[in-house]
Amino acid sequence: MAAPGEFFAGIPKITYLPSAGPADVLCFKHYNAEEVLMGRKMEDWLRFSVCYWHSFCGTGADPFGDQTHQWPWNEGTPMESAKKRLRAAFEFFTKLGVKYYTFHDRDMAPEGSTLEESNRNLDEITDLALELQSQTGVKVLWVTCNLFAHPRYMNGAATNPDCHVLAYAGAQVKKGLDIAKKLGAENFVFWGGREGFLSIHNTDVAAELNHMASFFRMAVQYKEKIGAKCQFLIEPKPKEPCRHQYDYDAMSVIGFLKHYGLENHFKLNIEPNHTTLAGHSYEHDIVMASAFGMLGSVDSNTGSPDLGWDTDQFPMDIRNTTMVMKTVLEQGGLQPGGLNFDAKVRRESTDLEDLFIAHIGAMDAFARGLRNAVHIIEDGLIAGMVRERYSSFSHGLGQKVEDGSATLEEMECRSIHVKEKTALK
Ligand code: XLS
Ligand code: NI
Ligand code: NI
Repeated sequence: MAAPGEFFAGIPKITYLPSAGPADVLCFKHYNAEEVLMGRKMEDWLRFSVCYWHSFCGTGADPFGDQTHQWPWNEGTPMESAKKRLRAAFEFFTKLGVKYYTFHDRDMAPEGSTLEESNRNLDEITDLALELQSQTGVKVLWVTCNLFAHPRYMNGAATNPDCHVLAYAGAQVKKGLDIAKKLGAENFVFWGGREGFLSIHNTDVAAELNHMASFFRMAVQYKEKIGAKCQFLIEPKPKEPCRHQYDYDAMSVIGFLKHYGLENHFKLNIEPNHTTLAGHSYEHDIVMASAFGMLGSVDSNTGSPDLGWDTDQFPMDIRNTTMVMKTVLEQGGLQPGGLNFDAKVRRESTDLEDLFIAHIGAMDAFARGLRNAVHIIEDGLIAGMVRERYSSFSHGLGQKVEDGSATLEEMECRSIHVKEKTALK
């Protein structure tokens, strides 16, 4: 049944139709938003979010070829198309049934010739965003500042060797936080695409890391000053566009935050395609961040295991979504974070409908992952095996190791007369 709409007129509101046939692609076969699993609705475990930059600003261009996507909102002056794009996006969120979106300051409104003009553009467009949010109930999962695309940032933003560029980035983040507060964003992301180096020979690593910490400290202070409630998130990525990026992976970021005493002000936004780029398995950083109480949100995408770059594909592998959702369930949910689709349709996907099909496929893949994870947790088999594996730490000497009161002398006392079952040859 066709539904009205300005941009996606032929697309119906997407509903849960588990018995639909394989050719029916405009429905959910697994994602049932209202269904309660382990005491919470599916939509509240999954907290899906659509990203603005790939889905509404992406053009299909790649380093070897021009634009392939001719989306109907890309018409008129930059401000006119910014407004059309926003209306299209809200029509999309509503038809898809996703309650959150994410955006960069510069994909929401065009950059002006001065910062003042850019800020004015942002004010005007976010007035409309606020209106559309209250009409539809769709909310901002997170806002971020684009501190990497403009040529001024080619040598970094918070780690730029020129303090004036750092200042510009700071001013941009100040405005970004104002906007986050205005729109009630639940999180605010820092992704340091240019915070790293191409050559170690011209780079003072210690100074740059100190500057980055100062930059984050200023952001914490300003957020507290204006009373914005958003959770701060850092998104690790090892490389691309830099040869080396400081926020290499979850453990590097956690180490950085602890070194500078910032760990209580930030959590991590983990993007599995970045994790695999760092040479880890898909779920590695999700698990590591969660183990430290630092998993704040997920940019739920995937790469191709055979490729060494960030292709931002929609996640469709049930094994991966199961591993993510198992960790999410074990830590009691992702809120105020969510599963943000930092993913783009392929260059060859030139129909408007493809935007829906891609999101639906990924949402179903996560719904299946959630159901699997619930199963794994409820039958308790794996958890029981893990408990058994570490059972020697629940009493006696093991317990002393656990609480940090054991000594090497005790270790010696316990070990000195132990006869190995199998004598070493
Ligand atoms: C790029 C990052 C970026 C952040 C937001 O690789 O994933 O899209 O999520 O700036
Ligand atoms: Ni991302
Ligand atoms: Ni990415």
